[in-house]
Amino acid sequence: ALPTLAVVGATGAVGTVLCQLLSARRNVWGEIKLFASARSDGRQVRCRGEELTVQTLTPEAFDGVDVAMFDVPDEVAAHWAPIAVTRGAVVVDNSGAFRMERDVPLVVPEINPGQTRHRPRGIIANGNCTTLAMIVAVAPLHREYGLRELVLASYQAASGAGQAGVDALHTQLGKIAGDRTLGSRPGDVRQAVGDDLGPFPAPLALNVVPWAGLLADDGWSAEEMKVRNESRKILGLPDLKVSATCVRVPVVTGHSVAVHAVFAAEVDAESAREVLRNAPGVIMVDDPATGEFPMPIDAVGTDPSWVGRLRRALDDPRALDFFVTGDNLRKGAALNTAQIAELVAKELTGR
Ligand code: 2RA
Repeated sequence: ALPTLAVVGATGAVGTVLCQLLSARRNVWGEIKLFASARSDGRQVRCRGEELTVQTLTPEAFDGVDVAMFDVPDEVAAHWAPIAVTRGAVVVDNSGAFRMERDVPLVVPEINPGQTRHRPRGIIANGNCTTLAMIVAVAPLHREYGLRELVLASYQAASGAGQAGVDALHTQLGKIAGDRTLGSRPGDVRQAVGDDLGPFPAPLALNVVPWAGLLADDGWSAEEMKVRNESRKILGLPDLKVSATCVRVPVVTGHSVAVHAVFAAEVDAESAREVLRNAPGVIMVDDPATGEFPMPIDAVGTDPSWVGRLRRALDDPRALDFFVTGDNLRKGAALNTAQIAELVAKELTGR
């Protein structure tokens, strides 16, 4: 029989994309059960051509479940993932609850699929969407040239902060619409937007906010620490030098990252381009002369990481500069989770 799948957090921004993917990808699942918080109990969600009823989480709900995809806040995953495991499920967790645990693999199927099998706690972790937006392009270059350092600036979409982020952006855009004087006087956008900041520390419309996530130490944000620590773990480079600056921009969906990558050996842009053209999950969109760039408005809703602006650093023949964009809800979360879960299904069914 085909394995039974549970989707925990089925009604969130990522859960919604998960259900779309389960309806579009080759089906490897038997029964699919959807779970969410009590406020979504009883809601109908269309998934794989069926109207499924969303249920509230209980321990026994995991009885008979072979694989459980979790897309819930860290504290919810920390509580329920071990329960799902004791009930027999393999958990693929999108939250940050277990990502950096030594006995929990952090898997990107295009990079380290073999680690899916080494799951002593029955939990496999998914990376943060900002890490996933760029790591699929960085990994093949690392394999070819030996990565030594990453200096990154991210341009992160509002949906990385969930539906509340998207709602706040649209509300703010409505507030500023029509007034072409805005953005020309100190504080005028703040005044127009008022207190509709949503999950952001400042107005996002007509602005960029050089912050994402919670406070970490020494002036770093949790988001910047995640990009550094997860890149090291996924690439197996514990001493990789990483400096990230994570910025929120007024985009609905699609995280972008400007990458400066330093390698052990000299690189040239043409051979790097060839490596990326042959890399799984990457497409090259790179012809500035004709206005061809990787951009969120084109990458949204697609699976691959879009890479462009590739050039060799002018002052270091061992370094490349490029720009990568990926759908933060899709490959950044739901797609990577689905790909990992499919690897587990293949292992469980032997096909
Ligand atoms: C964000 N990467 O964009 C974080 C979590 N999705 O807010």
